[in-house]
Amino acid sequence: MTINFQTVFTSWKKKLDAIICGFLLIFHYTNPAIASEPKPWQMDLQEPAGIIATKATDLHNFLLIVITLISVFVLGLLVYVSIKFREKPNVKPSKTSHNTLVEIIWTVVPVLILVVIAVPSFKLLYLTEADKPVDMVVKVTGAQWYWNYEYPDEEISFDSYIIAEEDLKDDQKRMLDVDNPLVVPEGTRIKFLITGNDVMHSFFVPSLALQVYSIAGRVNEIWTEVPLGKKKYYGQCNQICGVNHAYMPIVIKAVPKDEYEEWLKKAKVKFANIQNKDNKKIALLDSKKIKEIK
Ligand SMILES: [Cu+2]
Repeated sequence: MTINFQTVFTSWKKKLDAIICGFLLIFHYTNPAIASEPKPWQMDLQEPAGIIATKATDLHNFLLIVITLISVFVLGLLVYVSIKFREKPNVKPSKTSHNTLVEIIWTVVPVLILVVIAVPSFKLLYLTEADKPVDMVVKVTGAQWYWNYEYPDEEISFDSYIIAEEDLKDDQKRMLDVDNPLVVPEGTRIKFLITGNDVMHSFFVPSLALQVYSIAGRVNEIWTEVPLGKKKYYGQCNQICGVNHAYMPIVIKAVPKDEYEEWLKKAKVKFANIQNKDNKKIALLDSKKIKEIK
């Protein structure tokens, strides 16, 4: 092969393409702006979003250090006694059964460790339970095997089903994407009212630190902050609820405010809530006409 400018240029172009492609792939898998979802071979928690999730992740990381130190210390003690008190140099075993100082230490030190852990834990618990002013309320109902989302202020509600494997489009995720995601405006504090329709379910969106039981006849509540940025937050039911337990994923889609308004307009038509107080009425987009239906 003769080496001329054209071949050199083409080979360099190919290399450059490969490098750009590699960067794009890395960007795709590391860029938190696309979606909060489980990743292949993920070892850590999902990237936290919002104040509660950030604080919960910090607490988790702190506890990981504490538990590692304790485990290493206990392992060290075990190795030490296994060697020091092995049979060979201790033909006549010691009959010691008490040591007041050691007993005080092994009682007091764990209590102190628990107190140190309790302080940030209680702070976080209080934060999650605090009655913060919220921007919007969403009622979530778990059912066998889908979720129903209701926006009480907008008087719409709709069901959210998993997308079957054979119907998946290229940009949709197997076992995670749904036909009707829960659309919310970015940078919003939301209160979720969570209830159930049949058996127990659990509304679980790890990146937003949401995990609440959905129980028929009872309303649980939790709040979260959906940070700024267009993003999809993926979750799943995590309370075993029957044969299709694995097939009721959750998608919370954060969009810019104007996009949300646009979606809301369309949603009011698409999901015109015929079970609402004004049932038998359906709102029509733009014309604002109310049409009677049977
Ligand atoms: Cu479930």
